[in-house]
Amino acid sequence: QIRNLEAQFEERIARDEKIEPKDWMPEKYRQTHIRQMSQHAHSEIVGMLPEGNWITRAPSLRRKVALLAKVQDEAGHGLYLYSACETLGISRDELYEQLHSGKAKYSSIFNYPTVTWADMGAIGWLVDGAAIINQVPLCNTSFGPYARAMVRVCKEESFHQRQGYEIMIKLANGTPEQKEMAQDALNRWWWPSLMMLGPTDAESVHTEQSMKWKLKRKSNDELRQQFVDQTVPQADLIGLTIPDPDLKWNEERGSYDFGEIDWDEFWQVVKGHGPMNKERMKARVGAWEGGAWVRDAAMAYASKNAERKEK
Ligand code: FAQ
Repeated sequence: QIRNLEAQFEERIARDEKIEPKDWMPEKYRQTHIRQMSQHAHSEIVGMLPEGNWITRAPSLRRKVALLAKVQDEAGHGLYLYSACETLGISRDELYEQLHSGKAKYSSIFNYPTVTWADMGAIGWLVDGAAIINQVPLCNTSFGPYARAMVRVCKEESFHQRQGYEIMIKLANGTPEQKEMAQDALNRWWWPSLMMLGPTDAESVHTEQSMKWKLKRKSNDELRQQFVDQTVPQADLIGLTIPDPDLKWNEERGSYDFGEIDWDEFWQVVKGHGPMNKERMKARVGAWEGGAWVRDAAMAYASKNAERKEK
């Protein structure tokens, strides 16, 4: 029986049919999706913190409005993805518990500090730029709710990327100090942005299975190369220098060769030892604990209402 169901499932994947929450699916498919989608949701939520740090200090009303809108979008993406994840039979409380206990990961990139206004530019340009490259193929992923969520998310990420690049354009064309600030932000965010796309294909434990299920449509290294090829000309255009002495156009491949990524740093950050890991978790756990009275009040109100209806 199970064999038959599995064979039918594989055929549906081969035909590029979407798998919906109530359809039969192998348990590992369900678990893998809960893992990736929840980590994606956690990343959006934790990802609000580095930029949230600058909302009160945005240099103009226009910048403040745009940054506020971006951070609110990130909250929306997180909540949207949590809902999509819940369709696989896990509760929101369990998902939060996994984040707060350190069992579930979130993207390494959000464990770096945002020390100047230029970091808002670099995050939009590079981090959202990398996120789009990673997420456009996910619009085509096999699990229906995830694929549909990604269509809207990618449209919003596109606005985020432009918002960031525009900040960089302005700073790069500004005073020498402003240009230096933009270059410094690029220097600090470049390598972590490359790491964000995940370990090399050789080290990536999940890629093979996820490609078979069409959860992933492109490998980590393919996406990384696409990110480099797209971003280098954008840096050239605004007169900033990518901090990689080994970066070189490869005529034969029609792509840029780039230097060695510091994977020790990546794994240190993933394991919780990055510059801001502790602060990020403290902020999230603190927000959850600080909001307990609101949840309690809402529950008390709901049960009082239910009691009244019974009478
Ligand atoms: N950080 O075998 P793989 C955003 C883990 S959203 C931490 O290659 P996979 C929007 C991985 O989980 C950013 N951990 O794994 C925004 C696994 O550990 P596990 C988030 C990482 O899943 C912008 C282990 O390493 N985007 O930026 C990282 O096949 C600006 C082995 O790795 C998504 O989540 C990492 N960077 O490929 C918000 C997109 N990379 O789970 C605010 C969806 C890998 O076994 C401001 N996710 N690991 O314990 C994906 O596409 C994939 O999950 C990858 C990783 C590509 C991230």
